[in-house]
Amino acid sequence: MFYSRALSNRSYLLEVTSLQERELILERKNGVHLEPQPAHCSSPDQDMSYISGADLFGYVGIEAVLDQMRHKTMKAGFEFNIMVVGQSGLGKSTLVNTLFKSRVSRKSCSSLHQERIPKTVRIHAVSHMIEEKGVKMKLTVVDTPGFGDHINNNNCWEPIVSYVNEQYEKYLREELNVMRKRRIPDTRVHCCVYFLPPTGHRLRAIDLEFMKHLGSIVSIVVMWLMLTRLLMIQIRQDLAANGIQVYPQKQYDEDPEESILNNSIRECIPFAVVGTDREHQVNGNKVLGRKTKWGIIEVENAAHCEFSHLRDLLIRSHLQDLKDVTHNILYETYRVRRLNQANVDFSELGLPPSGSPLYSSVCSTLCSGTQDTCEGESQL
Ligand SMILES: Nc1nc2c(ncn2[C@@H]2O[C@H](COP(=O)(O)OP(=O)(O)OP(=O)(O)O)[C@@H](O)[C@H]2O)c(=O)[nH]1
Ligand SMILES: [Mg+2]
Repeated sequence: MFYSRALSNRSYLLEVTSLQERELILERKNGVHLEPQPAHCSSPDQDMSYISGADLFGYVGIEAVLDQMRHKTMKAGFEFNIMVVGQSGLGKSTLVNTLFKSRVSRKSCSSLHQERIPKTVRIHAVSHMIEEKGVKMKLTVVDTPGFGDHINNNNCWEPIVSYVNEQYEKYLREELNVMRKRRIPDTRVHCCVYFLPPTGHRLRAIDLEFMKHLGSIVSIVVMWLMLTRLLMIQIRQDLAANGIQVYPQKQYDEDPEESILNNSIRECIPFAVVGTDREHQVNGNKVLGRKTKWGIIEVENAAHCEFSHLRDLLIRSHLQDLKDVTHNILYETYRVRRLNQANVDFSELGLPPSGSPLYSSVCSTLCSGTQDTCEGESQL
């Protein structure tokens, strides 16, 4: 769906025959007024004109690039890395299994007819290749042990911060290699799902500290296992009062259409979900659900919980955006900071040592970005 969203947006724009028509349609779609754009846009050193379909002598075939992109993506597959963080026993491993409809988090071990997921005791990354309708995704689930379980939780976010930064460092080192790989293996955390405990209280100091420390280095999606929306507004107020922005951040919205979609997602924060891999019979159909004394809570039923909204955000509508934000914003910030630090060991990477005549020219090339990698990534 995330792919078809990108495709449908693009093909919709390509179909439109004139700039005026495009503006009118966008205005109608978004309910906003767009400033009319000049037919010929120019900058001091570059002339640019807009040639619409009606002005072309015939069919060029530009739209076929979409099929090419699709074909390339299907052949190469893509990587997606998700991390789960929260107190012990909150259902982190179960939720990841529910999201991907498989045992991707930790393999269950059977004991006395009951399937149990073993307790997560260390930061542990497990990868799986998942294929659906010919599209291959290498999914890595980074499971973390109970967060804030101890009596003294001072700096308990540090191992998680270190893990996230280590993945950026690995990627940076690969990128700086003279003989670098055509496709750099990507272990960077694209999304961190943070589980709030179902205590019925506002955010705890430890939740705020975690999000303050992690919010600037990874996209955080907040959820809880409570089926009440009563505290939702207060929790959003707590986040705003502490200057914490969780994904999807307002400042990254690219256009009015995206803002409308993201505003509806922001209304759901924190997502109230249930997770399970058990199926139950409901009206003659098998559905994923949790049996409670009040009845069966159906995982996929939007009237019962917000699992489907969370799943849509993480997989069907924003997976590529999560990857783009990680690469273009979060990793970029890390990269620039690291390259400005004196302690990057350039000689270890086979590059000219700092201070040598070649150093500054190499450094400015590296700092200006690796355009081919960015483009390759954003097409997945
Ligand atoms: N009520 C309820 N229980 C859940 C839910 N999700 C998981 N559980 C149960 O909670 C228990 C712990 O689930 P896990 O998925 O192992 O939790 P975890 O957070 O990964 O636990 P640790 O690895 O020990 O930190 C299991 O018995 C699950 O069946 C949920 O949405 N609601
Ligand atoms: Mg676990």
